Amino acid sequence: MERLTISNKDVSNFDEVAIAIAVAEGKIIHATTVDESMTELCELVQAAGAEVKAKLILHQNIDENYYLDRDSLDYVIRQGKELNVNILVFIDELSGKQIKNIEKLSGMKVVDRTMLLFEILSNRANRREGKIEIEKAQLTYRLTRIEGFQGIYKYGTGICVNNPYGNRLLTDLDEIKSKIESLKVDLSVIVKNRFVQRSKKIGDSLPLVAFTGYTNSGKSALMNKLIELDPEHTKENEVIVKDKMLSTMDVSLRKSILPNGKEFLVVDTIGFVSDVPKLMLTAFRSTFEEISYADLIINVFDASSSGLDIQKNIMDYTIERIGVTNKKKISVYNKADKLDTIPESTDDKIYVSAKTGYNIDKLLEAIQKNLSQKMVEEILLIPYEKYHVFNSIKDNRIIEINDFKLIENGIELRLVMNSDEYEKYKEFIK
Ligand SMILES: Nc1nc2c(ncn2[C@@H]2O[C@H](COP(=O)(O)OP(=O)(O)OP(=O)(O)O)[C@@H](O)[C@H]2O)c(=O)[nH]1
Ligand SMILES: [Mg+2]
Repeated sequence: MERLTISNKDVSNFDEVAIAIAVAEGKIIHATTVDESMTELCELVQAAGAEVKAKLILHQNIDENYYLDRDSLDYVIRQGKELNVNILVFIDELSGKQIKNIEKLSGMKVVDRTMLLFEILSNRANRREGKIEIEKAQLTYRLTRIEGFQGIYKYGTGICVNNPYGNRLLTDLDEIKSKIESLKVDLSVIVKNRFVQRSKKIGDSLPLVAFTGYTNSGKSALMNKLIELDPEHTKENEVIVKDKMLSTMDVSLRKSILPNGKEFLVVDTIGFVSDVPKLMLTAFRSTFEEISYADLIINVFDASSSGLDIQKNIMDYTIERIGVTNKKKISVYNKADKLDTIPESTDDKIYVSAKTGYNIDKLLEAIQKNLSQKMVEEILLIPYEKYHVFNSIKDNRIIEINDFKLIENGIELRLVMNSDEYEKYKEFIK
């Protein structure tokens, strides 16, 4: 059996200390490998306010009752007691039965990744809409696994027991059901008002640029760089920048100005993580909706991160799940100030630094170019022997799986093009 990897970190200052556990089942977990997801899971535990003392990746089948096979679970519990651990964190969503059984056997709090994400967002939410969305998602999650949320969840303290207002989350089925109904009503009023305000405030007149990307890549910092160009900009207008995962929760729509004097809107969005739970996608649909209104998407990467490929995979996977296809995108590699040598930028791939202001002018130029160009959508047929053409298109933008089909005589690709690209690829138009 695989052994625990124990860290030598001093965790004595933490009220809650965890073992993080994953069952790999030999499969890749969506956009990332199990090792990468495990690293992220440990960061999420920290972001929620607890600490990881040990981790364990097992290669076995998932047990319906205990998630792990009994020998492995007994081993984890024994080790956990020795290490003074009081939480077991699981990478997969657990069923109510699994939560209940593991808790009963171990006496420890049982937390899964989805509960962790809700906990983090619950602490970050400042506005009423965000708080209601999170509480609704938390309760909806409980609804389908109610037996798991008795015991420690009813009486215990610490992470994953409270709602965004700091009150204990409900544990009674009927109470949960009626609370969800009342949250839905509150939400419908807020959402209606938001839509009215949105259309009043901006109409359809100004083009919209959306920042998307892995959490902590610097989307909010970049947005602040752009909005400070607006003469009406004030300090209060700035969005929150923090060295924390998932610090942006609310949709923030702001104004900026292009070198040619034209105004445009920028919107900041919630950061992506490797596998956004379905309930979280639902809770943040308003944020993700903004992406679907956007005329241009700026995909922000942390250029200094060792996991750039992972960030890219997560970006593609999430964008595909949100279903925002056929948008013109620019890739921006932020935190260039942390690189020893900065690679050359192109029109679609720009190295910038929100910290030093490096290449912000180039980013603005690229935005201007994209917003002022008329875009056309065409279907291309690229013969297999010209695969390099497909590759060069792919290098400069995200192509989602739904955007292309492999057919008998080549690759059929739906593409939104600016006029330069149109000239370049028009011979392939079907
Ligand atoms: N060195 C350096 N740090 C940066 C740069 N841009 C942002 N940061 C830092 O990176 C951290 C995250 O920045 P944010 O702008 O909050 O990132 P985000 O993508 O909005 O993050 P979430 O909203 O949490 O998903 C902060 O500590 C920033 O100060 C940069 O260009 N260089
Ligand atoms: Mg942010």
